Amino acid sequence: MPQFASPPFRAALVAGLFAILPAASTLAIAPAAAHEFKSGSLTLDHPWTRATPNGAEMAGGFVTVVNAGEHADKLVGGSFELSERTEVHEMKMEGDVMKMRQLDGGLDIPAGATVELKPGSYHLMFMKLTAPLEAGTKVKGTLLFEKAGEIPVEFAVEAISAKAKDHKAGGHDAMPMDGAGMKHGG
Ligand SMILES: [Cu+2]
Repeated sequence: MPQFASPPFRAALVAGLFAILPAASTLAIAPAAAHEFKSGSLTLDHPWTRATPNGAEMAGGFVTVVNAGEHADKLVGGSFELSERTEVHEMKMEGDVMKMRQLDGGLDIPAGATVELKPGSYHLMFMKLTAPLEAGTKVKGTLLFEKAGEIPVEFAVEAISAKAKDHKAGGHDAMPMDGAGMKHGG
């Protein structure tokens, strides 16, 4: 047996895989436990946010965006049922201070790429929360893409401490210690 399958053998293997596909797709019809949303070539995997302390004005939103298509797109905004406005932000080290800013032109989602919005990195910012976010609930919202348009999602509200390595009280992650540059105006 050669270490690598010869082309004919590989072809047989591929044919074999296709042969079992019908069974596999039957399974896939079962209700998806996975928390993901699809539109065209975009998959939005596990949109989530964090529970907020009382009085918090904003919260971060996180999701993994997979672009299986051949065309780039851009995440330009979104909506969240319990906030007045949703922005797309990035966090960056400036000297010793982690700062965040709104991405005016949106976040590039290149063709074939997986872009992760996560604490300490790119994220959505739900501005002016209209109610506290409670762990264990789901909140409806949308992600807005330049080309794919608006895609409805549900954000799972996770514990206030979820992946909170850099989290400070106030409903945002990785606030600069001195609060400098944290103006979230329009
Ligand atoms: Cu932010």
